[in-house]
Amino acid sequence: KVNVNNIQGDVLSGLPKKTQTFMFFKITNGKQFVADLVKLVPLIQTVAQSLKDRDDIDQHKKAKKPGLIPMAGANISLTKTGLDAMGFTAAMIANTALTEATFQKGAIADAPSLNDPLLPSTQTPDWEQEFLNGIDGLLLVAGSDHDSVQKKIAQIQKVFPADPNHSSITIVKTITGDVRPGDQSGHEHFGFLDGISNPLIAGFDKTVPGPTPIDASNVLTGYTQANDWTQDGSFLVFRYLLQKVPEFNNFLDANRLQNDPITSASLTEQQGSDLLGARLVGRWKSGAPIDISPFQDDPTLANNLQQRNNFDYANEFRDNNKCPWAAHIRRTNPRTDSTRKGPIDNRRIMRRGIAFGPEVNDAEASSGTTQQDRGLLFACYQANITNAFRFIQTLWANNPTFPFIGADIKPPTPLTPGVDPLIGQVAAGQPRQMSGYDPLTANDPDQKPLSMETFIVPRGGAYLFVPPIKLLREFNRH
Ligand code: N7H
Repeated sequence: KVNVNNIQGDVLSGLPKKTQTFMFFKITNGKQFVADLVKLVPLIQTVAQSLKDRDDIDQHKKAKKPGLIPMAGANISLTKTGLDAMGFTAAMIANTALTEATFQKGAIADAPSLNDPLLPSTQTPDWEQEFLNGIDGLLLVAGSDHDSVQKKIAQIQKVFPADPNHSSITIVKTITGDVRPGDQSGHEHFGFLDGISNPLIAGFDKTVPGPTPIDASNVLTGYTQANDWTQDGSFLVFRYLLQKVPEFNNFLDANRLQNDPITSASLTEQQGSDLLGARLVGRWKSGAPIDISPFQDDPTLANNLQQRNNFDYANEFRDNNKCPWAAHIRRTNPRTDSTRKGPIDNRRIMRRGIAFGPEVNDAEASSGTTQQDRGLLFACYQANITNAFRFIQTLWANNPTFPFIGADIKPPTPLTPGVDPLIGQVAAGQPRQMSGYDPLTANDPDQKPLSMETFIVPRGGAYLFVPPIKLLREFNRH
């Protein structure tokens, strides 16, 4: 049974949000900070409170009441350098989940192995300076509107005053994300509905048809060894990802597919561009999965909560026809492409990102060039960063030969699938390309792969531990 009062709310149910502010901080007084955390506990939203907020929202909607219920919730997490600043030594964290290698390494040192672009002069990641200076922790506040979030921040400032001279921390970077306006609500900046497929937790989430629910120990720390005082914590991977939206749209137009895969009739420009976009993502902008509805959008399917995640690529494990192997959602959760080799429950992540930045303006759209920063504040939770986020990014998304199924099937496929067209990052000088994008030639060994520019640019990141509530009160005992 999941301990809903001990887990921070964003980890399992997610903090209900239309807007979210991320405040990254440095610890200036470790001892004082440990004492301050005890005072912060009443302001930290638990899973139990998130569930209650969600119930209230449902009631409000059912009663067809106007507007949103004002609400906001806060969570806190710490990096390895943050734990160092609090006085934690290697001996003190021995035999706990905190020894996990990628968390210990930290996001800056790990970035080159994700193929994040490096600055030629320093060989450090090409990130915003505040992230390169190092982050000790993150306070995140999510809510229904900016006012509610600001009120919660004001309460937090009673514990951590804005004036760094009177606080145990200094906020070094603040970023706010907002759900996009109007009918784009819930869609990320490329226009695709997001937040559809997250792992279901056995015994906690209501089951819907789709991937088998996973054990909570894949998301929560401290359940794999005895007497681990990190139990009910989690690891949060944050990535500050810029999206080049006009460039992405231009690319889809320039490389649009020409013919209907079934009738061979000519597609309109819009149809050809939309079909290519769906091939890159694995879903139509509506959210309908192309494994079920491969060649045209199906809004009814997209709105059917029982069916829209109910597919597993089993009908095409040896081909690219309905959904390319490289497509973003097939790459990041390969379902039966991978489960035939063993369970992938430890690769699943709880995604909690939010869009940031303004809508594309006319000048950007007509020039096809990004002028203002926008993208995704990517956040995901897991029990082990090495096994989950890092594995997905390096061994799946960046790996042109995944899913290696050629060797398993007879005859083996001669195709190289290529990298994830959205998040796949290649080493400098390596080709960034995928095959199978055109359904008419999807499995043709002689097809020309599609070469792709980079549409998603990493500008920062942090690997954080999300302590259970009990530990926030008791850090000084460990
Ligand atoms: Fe992705 N996008 O808008 O195209 N993602 N993603 N992601 N992503 C998903 O199924 C997107 C990123 C995963 O279970 C959807 O809920 C963008 C990173 C996983 O079938 C869409 C960015 C990583 C899934 C996007 C981005 C992942 C997933 C479909 C960056 C991990 C679930 C909506 C700016 C390393 C797969 C849905 C499954 C789905 C987009 C980043 C992973 C539309 C724009 C960095 C595991």
